[in-house]
Amino acid sequence: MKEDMYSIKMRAVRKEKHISGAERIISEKEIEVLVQQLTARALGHSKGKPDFINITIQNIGNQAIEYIAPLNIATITVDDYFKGRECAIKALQKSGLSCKTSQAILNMLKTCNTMRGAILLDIHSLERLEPDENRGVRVTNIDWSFKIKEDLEKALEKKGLNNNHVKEAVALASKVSNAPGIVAELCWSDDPDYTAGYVASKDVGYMRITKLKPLGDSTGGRVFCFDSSKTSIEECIEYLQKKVTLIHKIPMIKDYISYKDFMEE
Ligand code: PML
Ligand code: MG
Repeated sequence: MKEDMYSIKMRAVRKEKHISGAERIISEKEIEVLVQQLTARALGHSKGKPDFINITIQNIGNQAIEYIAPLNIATITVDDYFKGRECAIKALQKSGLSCKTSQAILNMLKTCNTMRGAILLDIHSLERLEPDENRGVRVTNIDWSFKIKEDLEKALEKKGLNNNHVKEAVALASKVSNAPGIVAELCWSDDPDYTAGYVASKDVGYMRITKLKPLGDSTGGRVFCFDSSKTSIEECIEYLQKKVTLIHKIPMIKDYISYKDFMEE
């Protein structure tokens, strides 16, 4: 008989401001270790000590899990975040968006306050579509399958990328790029000590950019670009939040690309 799976989620808050959040999909025997790991992570966050930590553990049984392939990973190295943002615009255009829309997406993330979830943007009207704009849309029920975790960490280690930011962001971006109606995503971290971010889409894969904001800045988050001519927003949100999704393959990890090479491509 197949064993039950559990979703374990951590959310840490200080004075009602989001500090950190994480999720794993695991088996029963891993629960204790994960509670410890996620508690330590919440308490040691660069955004400060939380005054509230919520850990929920939910038995999700052995309901239908969708196994998906990851996006392949590439990294563009840039000297500063101005160049990084030029690369982001180019990667959004390579994902099929116009120059004007790509610029609007970037501006939206520049000015967005810390949110638990992501902005969901209609690429035609440039209007926000989240039911609650303070919260945004939080993607859940996504993780790497435990069968490949060890090999994944070895593969990432070889390229100096074995950290939680990368592992969690690639998993999330892979699910998002698979969601009905989503054509691209732009993200950079809201952690003040982490300046990297990415553009992700079926066209460009998971395209990391080493600097997308100045060090010490806590402005960041995610914008999901939604094409309303393809499907309904309800269907998209249902997939992002409810569908239990595991990644069952190791991504291809390409060599680093320079700013110059990427811009001349
Ligand atoms: C986050 O952890 O807040 C988002 C990180 C995005 C970039 C991760 C990477 O280095 O690829
Ligand atoms: Mg964070």
